[in-house]
Amino acid sequence: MLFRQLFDHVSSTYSYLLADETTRRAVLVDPVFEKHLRDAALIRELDLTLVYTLDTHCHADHVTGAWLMRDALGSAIGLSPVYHAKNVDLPLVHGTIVRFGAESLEVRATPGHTPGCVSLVTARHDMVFTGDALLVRGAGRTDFQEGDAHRLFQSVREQLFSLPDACVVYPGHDYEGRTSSTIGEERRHNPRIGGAAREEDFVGYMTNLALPHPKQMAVAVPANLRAGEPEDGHAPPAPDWGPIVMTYAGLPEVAADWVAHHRADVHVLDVRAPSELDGELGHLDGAQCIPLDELRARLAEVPTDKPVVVVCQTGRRSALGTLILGKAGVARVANLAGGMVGWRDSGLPS
Ligand SMILES: N[C@@H](CCC(=O)N[C@@H](CS)C(=O)NCC(=O)O)C(=O)O
Ligand SMILES: [Fe+2]
Repeated sequence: MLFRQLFDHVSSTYSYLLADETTRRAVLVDPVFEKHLRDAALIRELDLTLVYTLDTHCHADHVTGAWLMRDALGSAIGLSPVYHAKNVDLPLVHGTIVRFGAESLEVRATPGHTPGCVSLVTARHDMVFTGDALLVRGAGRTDFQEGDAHRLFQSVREQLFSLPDACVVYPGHDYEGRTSSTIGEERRHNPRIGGAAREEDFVGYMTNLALPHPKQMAVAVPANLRAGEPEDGHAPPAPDWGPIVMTYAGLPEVAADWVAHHRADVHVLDVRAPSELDGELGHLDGAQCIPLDELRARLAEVPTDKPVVVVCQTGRRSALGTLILGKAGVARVANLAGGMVGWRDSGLPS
């Protein structure tokens, strides 16, 4: 199975992309709203079809990217029906098997952090996505959103600690950079619920955590009750000057074919050495030449009345050029995907 662990450093949230290698059908566990372009880019670059987003619970600390992914990619939204949230396509009830190609995840109800928390277990019982029920050497707080430490104790002991020792635990968050654990390890070493901890020990620990409320809580909970649909029903605006594609590397790119048909609407900046512009690949008519080595010192020479398309031989040096312009505050800028080699290979004139 294809597997990627993704991180949002603002809320310390992990998202997980899982896919069947053959059919390329994929699910995304706990997507983050602000990371939707990154996630969509990875899905596109790995040639996957996103079938479902699966939220382990109604989060209090970040807004889910579920609605945005459905809006962009047509994926169905999975969440527990306990919250009566809007926009849910697949109610994640205990025992549901979520299938994607030959792979599947089993839903186990693990309430306690919130009443609708679920964990997702692979068919081979070798991985479990625990959301905030069980964290690495921790457990989700139970002091808001109808949290209940007694229920969480039962959930972890019955639904999670019953999995094989070697089953890898992938948590919903980690605040110390720890990425995973195993059931055996948490059963032995979890300071809240491991070892010989009894229910009253766990409850005593959880009721005295005294954590401040999550910073985004007032915004996140109502938004998550709409599966992350913005209040106005619209996705954040995309660049309006062309079909800009954001890559997983965080680079805005534009296709050669579009540039060829909109040459007069953009400013072309070629960051190769001057001698290269007259080489076998040629250059685009009217291109401004500033070699990459000089770009930072000569930013003021780049006109910004039109969107800027940055060009080089294969789109690598111009990628850095694009990032340099973006950091300098040029909002409408994109890399020419594939560079002049791609341009020539597409049969476009230079
Ligand atoms: N400081 C974080 C809050 C972190 C937090 O409360 N996380 C919840 C999960 S939604 C939790 O259960 N934390 C358990 C812990 O930190 O021990 C923020 O402002 O977002
Ligand atoms: Fe949570």
